[in-house]
Amino acid sequence: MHANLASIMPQAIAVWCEEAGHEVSLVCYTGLEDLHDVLPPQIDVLFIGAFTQAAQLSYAVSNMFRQRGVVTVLGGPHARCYPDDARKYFDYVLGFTDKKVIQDVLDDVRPHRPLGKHISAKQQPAHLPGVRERWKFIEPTLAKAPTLKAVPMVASLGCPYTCSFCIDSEVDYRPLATEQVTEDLRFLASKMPRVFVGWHDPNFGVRFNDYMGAVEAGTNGGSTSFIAESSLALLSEANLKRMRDANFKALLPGIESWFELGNKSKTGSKHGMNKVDKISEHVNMMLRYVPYVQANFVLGLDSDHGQEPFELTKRFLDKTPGVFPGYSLLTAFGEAAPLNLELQRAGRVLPFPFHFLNNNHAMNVRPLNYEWPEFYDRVIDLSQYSFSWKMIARRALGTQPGFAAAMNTVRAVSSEGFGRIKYYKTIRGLLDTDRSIRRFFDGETSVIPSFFVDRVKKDLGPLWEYLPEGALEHDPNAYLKKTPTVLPVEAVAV
Ligand code: B12
Ligand code: SF4
Repeated sequence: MHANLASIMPQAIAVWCEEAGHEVSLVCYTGLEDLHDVLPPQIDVLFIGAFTQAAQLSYAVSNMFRQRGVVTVLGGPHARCYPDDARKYFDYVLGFTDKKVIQDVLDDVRPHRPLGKHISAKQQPAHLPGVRERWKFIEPTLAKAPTLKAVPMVASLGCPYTCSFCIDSEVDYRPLATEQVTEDLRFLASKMPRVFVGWHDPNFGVRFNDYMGAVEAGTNGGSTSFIAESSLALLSEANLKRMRDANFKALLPGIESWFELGNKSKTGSKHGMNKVDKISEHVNMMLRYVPYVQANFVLGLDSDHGQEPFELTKRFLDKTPGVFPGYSLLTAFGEAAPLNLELQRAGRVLPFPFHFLNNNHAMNVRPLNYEWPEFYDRVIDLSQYSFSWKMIARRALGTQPGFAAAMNTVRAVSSEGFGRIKYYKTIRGLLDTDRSIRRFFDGETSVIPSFFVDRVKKDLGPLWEYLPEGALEHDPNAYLKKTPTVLPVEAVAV
């Protein structure tokens, strides 16, 4: 990931640590930097924010610094999803993090080994430091970002919807102060008149009028542009007109499935081709107001079987030429979502090394209605269809010329489109030719095939030697094991 996709929380934590009287330096590590060069030589505490795909990298970095006497802290999606595994490699593992949690760590600060201390606030914070306070950390990150400069902002946390596969399905919706949104945007416009704001809200616009009012007051017709993830249900034509006027340039609605989750897209009980028609009409309407739309789908859900879901997605693309399709392979991220408990109970979660859990390089859930070869054949076929030259050309013509059309084409021919097709084909071939791969995918062995070990080794480069023993493996059923089983009444009585 480039620095323009940097997270908001490390910046917030940097501010809180400074407010607590510490000297802080923040590095947005994109994999290109030498950590020895970019971090100061004397460090007491190292906070690392990591997604699960960066877990092994974070474990190696933590080990490297622990060997020098540094106390290490992990936070972010990986810590929320796999706290018990992370505790083996960090002194502190943080869940929901607010200023008090950070203060507690700084007050206690000492090594906790062999198992780190797990601390979490009861709920998401009510306030995060604004752009003005974060600016000294935002600026150097922006300097590293290529062409598109984006500043992360958040207007709300959690989500009122309850999609069972999502990390926010059980997290209360928590709107943050609208006044801060306005103040942040005014400040940003004074520093960088032509900048993108990436809304990192799980679902932007739940309290649409309040937040758009705050955005409009903050930008006042200026040239700040916005990117947001939002559910289709919130994107009515009236709302889209307002977003266009406020300079929203890219929206990423989640469609997820043709057979379930109708509440997110306001398609109710409609499914199959009826849902395709309704959503295509909706997305085409969106494209009249917003130049860039990425529609997100989850492949391999239990409600899918046979060729129909894949064919329906192709029909959707035919009918909606300007949309960019974002495909995610169903992934159970540890204890993120209630659905994961069911999947672990059914013995369907596979111990792929975390490094591959980015929704594409591995699907760690055995599909209910597909054998692996059939599933990969269908994913390859859909990806080839989506990123064929014909589709790329239609997409370019179906979007506004300039930024949107160029972006669609670059993403299709890069590691995202062409690159993934190549990778899926490699996996598909190995399913036929490498018995260790097939047995691992079928859950017959938990020995990680050398194909995956070699890739982690290559990707970690010199940091591989710091990866602690056993850190490639994890318990895929850790969440189930720590969740108390509710016994039937008769059994309790006995
Ligand atoms: C915005 C977002 C993005 C943005 C911005 C990413 C970024 N750099 O932060 C973009 C679009 C770029 C993105 C990309 C991806 N994303 Co994303 N994204 C989200 C989303 C919608 C919101 C995350 C967010 O910022 N929330 C606001 C913050 C304030 O809240 P929070 O994340 O809950 O964080 C709390 C704590 O975890 C903690 N905390 C967070 N960070 C840190 C850091 C430190 C140091 C500490 C101490 C604490 C701490 O404090 C917060 C307050 O309590 C979540 C879904 C969700 N609803 O959470 C998915 C989510 C985080 N993404 C996910 C994934 C898989 C991806 C991609 C791999 C997708 C892909 N195939 O490309 C990439 C990977 C990006 C990367 N850097 O590696 C998964 C992560 C699962 C996991 N365990 O790794 C999630 C959970 C969605 C899901 N599938 O359920 N994503
Ligand atoms: S609408 Fe989006 S953020 Fe909300 S629970 Fe569903 S998938 Fe998660």
